[in-house]
Amino acid sequence: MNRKLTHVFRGIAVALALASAPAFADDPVKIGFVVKQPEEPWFRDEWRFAEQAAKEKGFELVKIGAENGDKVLNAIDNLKVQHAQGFIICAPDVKLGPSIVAKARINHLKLITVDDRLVDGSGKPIEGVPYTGISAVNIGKQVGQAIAEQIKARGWNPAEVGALRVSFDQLPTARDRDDGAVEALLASGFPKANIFNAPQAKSDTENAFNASSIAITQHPQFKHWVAFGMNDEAVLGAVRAAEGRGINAANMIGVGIGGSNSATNEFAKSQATGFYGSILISPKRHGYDTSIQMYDWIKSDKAPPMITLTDGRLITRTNAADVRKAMGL
Ligand code: FCA
Repeated sequence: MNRKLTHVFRGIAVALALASAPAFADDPVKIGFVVKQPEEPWFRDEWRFAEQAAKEKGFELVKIGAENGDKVLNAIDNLKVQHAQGFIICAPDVKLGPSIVAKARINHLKLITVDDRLVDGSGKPIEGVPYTGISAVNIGKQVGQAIAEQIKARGWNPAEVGALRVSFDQLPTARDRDDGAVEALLASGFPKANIFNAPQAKSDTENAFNASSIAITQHPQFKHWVAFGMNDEAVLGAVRAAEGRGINAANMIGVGIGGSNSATNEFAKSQATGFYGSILISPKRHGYDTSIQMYDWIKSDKAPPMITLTDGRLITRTNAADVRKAMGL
C-alpha cells in the first residue's frame, strides 16, 4: 500500500474509534424514537407515551419521522452525532432490517423495534433485536369474531355478504392480522368465495379507499359488506368507499385495529357509520414501555425482553370511552 493511502486509512480508523467511543455512565441519556408514519394518530400516541417516560426518567427523547430508507439511515447517523445511546424504531420497510442493524452497531447505538418486526434478506424475523408488537393473528381473530357476531345479530344471510380483506401483505404483521380475521370468519361459517382482497399500494386511508372502491364495484351482487384490514385507517378507507356506493351503516360492518383518534372520531359522529368497531391496542405499552426498556438498558445495562406481544379489546360506539379508561389510555 502506498504511504498516502496508509495515511488515509489510519485517519479513518482514528475517526471510527472516536465515533464509537462508549458512553459514560453519567452522560445524559438521549433516546431516539423513529416512526414510519408520523402523521398517523397511532404513532402520535406512541410518541406521547414515550414523552411521558422521558419526563418520568429525566432523559431526552428525539422524535424522528422517517418515511423511507434514506431518512432512516440519516436519522441513525444524526442520533449518533447528537450523542444518543439508543433508539426505538418502527421502520418504513421491514426489509431495511440488516441495514438498520448494521448502522446501529457501527454507531454503538442500542436498538429496540416496535410494531413492525425487522426481517433479514430471506424475509425471516431478525430474532437478535428486541421487539414489541401486537399479537397479530389473535387480534385479527378478534376482528373476524366481532364481524361474525354482527352479521348474526343483524340476521344477514352470509350468501348476500361480501367481505373486503384490505391488504398490505408485504408487511408480515399486516398479513397476519388479515389472516387471523379470515380464519375467524371462516370458522363462523362465512363463505370463502365471498372474501375479496383489496390490496393497498401504501398503508393509508386513501390507498385503502381506492383498493376497496375497485373491489366493491367488481362485485355488485352483494347486498351487504364487511371490511377488515391492518389498522383503522385501512378500514376507514373501505367504509368511505362503501359510502360512495350508497352502502351505509345499515349494510356495512367495518372493524379496525388501533382504537386511537381515527376510530374515536368516527364513533363521535352523531349518526353511526359503517365503521362498527375497532380492536383497541395500547400505544402506551408500545411507546412508554419500550422507552423505559431502552432507558434501563442504557442506564443499568438491563437488557429488554427479546419479544413482547400485546393484546387488544373490542371497542364500539357504546363502550369506547370506558374501555380506553380501563386500559389506562
Ligand atoms: C403497524 C401499523 C400501525 C399500527 C401498528 C401497531 O405499524 O402500521 O398502524 O397498527 O402496527
